[in-house]
Amino acid sequence: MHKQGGPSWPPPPVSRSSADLSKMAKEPTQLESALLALCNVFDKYAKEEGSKRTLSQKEAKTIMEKEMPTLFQIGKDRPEKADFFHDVDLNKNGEMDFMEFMGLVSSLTVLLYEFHGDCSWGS
Ligand SMILES: [Ca+2]
Repeated sequence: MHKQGGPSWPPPPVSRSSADLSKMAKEPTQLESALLALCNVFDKYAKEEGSKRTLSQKEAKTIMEKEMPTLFQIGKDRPEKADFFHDVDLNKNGEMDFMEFMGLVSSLTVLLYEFHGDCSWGS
């Protein structure tokens, strides 16, 4: 699926057994907190129905409406938005797993950054 030699997504995982958790700082940094927030928000909505490890189409719609209302509204107004779930569901199994969710979040974050040219919110 991935081209040989090029960057791959997702990056190779760090095995839990090789990670020395005793070296973790007591408090997460700003970026580490953002990563934890992504995990927690995903889990919160993923457990609403069906598999607790994936978002159904309904859960994905809810997470967009409740957690990304501005971006969801902008997306809704675009004629080419068509079916965002279909685009994000890379393996086409009808569920959005965490890697697929992170692909969406990553794309939206880059879009937001590129759109403003900085890290502001709003005009
Ligand atoms: Ca999927």
